[in-house]
Amino acid sequence: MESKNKNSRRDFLKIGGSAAIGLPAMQLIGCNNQVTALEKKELSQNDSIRKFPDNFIWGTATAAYQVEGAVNEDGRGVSIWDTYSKIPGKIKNNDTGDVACDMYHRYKEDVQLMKSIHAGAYRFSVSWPRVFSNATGTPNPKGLDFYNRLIDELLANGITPYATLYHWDLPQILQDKYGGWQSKETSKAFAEYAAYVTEKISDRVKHYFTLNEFYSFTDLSYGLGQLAPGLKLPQKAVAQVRHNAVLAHGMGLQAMRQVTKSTLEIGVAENIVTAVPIIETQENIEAAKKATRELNAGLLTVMMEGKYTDNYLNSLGPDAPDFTEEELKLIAEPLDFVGINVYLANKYVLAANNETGYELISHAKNHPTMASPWHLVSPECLYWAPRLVKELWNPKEIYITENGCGATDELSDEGQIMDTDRVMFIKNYLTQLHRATNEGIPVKGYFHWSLMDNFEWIFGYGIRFGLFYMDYKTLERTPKLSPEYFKTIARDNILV
Ligand code: PNW
Repeated sequence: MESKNKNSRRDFLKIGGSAAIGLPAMQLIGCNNQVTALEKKELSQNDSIRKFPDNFIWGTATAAYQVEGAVNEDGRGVSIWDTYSKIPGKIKNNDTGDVACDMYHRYKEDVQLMKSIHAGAYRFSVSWPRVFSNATGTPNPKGLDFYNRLIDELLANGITPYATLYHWDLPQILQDKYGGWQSKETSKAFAEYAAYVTEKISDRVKHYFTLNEFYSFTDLSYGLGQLAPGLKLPQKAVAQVRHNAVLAHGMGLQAMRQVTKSTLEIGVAENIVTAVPIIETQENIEAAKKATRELNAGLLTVMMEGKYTDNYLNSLGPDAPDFTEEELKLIAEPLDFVGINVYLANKYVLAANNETGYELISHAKNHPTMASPWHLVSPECLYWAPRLVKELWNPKEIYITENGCGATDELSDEGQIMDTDRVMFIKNYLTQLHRATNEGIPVKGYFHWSLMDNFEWIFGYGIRFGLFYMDYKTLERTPKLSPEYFKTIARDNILV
């Protein structure tokens, strides 16, 4: 699984582009020789204490619309993000994903970036409208070919592919025909598409995430109008959108398992709403557990338990979604692992003497944030999210499918990006993740969001989440300081 970086200095310079290589790049190169040195030497006591579990997976993540570009190539259909990003005023600076990082053409270079930082895995998403220009029916083989090329390149470089089948780029035709996720027709169409892709790539791809971040593409997209398609529907419709989304997950799972004989591992990648005990006493921990279960009732909880909680249905009343028992069974098909995107403690919690047993505490006015306005700094979420998932639902394995932070990342005159904020962020968050693995919580891997700066949805190209800096004019990729840090950890599997 571990990829051994054998790049020479010259190779690396090619990867990073010659002009902008500064100190971080030099250090990246200098590290290579130490791999064998460290493998040979016995771990010091201090190293052993800070070790992650054997075979822990260190990866990076991206999503199709955010990095690929090439939106009109090789028969790709239109997605709701193509449409939405072209509506003036919806995206900062009216940026679009038309070109993005041009990964569609530069994937070979990007695989070398991954290799250069010892990433052993890559989480990418498949663009539905690339594979089916019209969402269903006749597939577009040229679209799938891109993923075949990417997968082959990853495997040839010792990097394990993890495929996400839906990261928000719904075919526009489904929005037009059925109102998108408002209809179970979209859930059915997803299952057909998911099974097709799986059948074609399962000889080489063994790990899948059905859909990414349900809350984002349901509530934020159909209720709060913040993400494509930008609708503000009434509560009943939004509850139905949520249900249709988890139904797509269940139908997809079943269809994917039916079409392939080989053993696959399939899970979700959900941005779990994490309730964190602000003071870690036993009663506050119990309160956080209850709160996390309820705060995820319409999404992760129903996928794990096969029923909506009483509180969820009671609070919706007549606005509860239409569903059947049979659907609930499908939605809760057992998963091989649970993937969670963890960025922040969404809520702090204290135990309370009320019906629910908990009180949600708002963040203080001066609570620090990273560059994204929503991104409250709260490293302890990377301990509590997996711990509470384990205690609530006891899955076999847990992956951190996304974690990272946005920043402005300005280039210095010397062409360097010393993203000390990101290094600080990763260090503090990973310290909490290490606390979790140390206690035996079965976290199998960590995917950093993101490999490189990319189209950050409504924030356009203004907020940068990458380990590698993207010059959007030249499309040159330059390592920041953070990939040096990532590499040190991924190479040795030890927290530094
Ligand atoms: C995720 N929040 O979105 C997405 O999966 C990525 O595509 C995205 O680029 C990345 O995180 C960074 O934003 C999120 O409000 C959107 O808590 C919103 C939140 C969290 C994650």
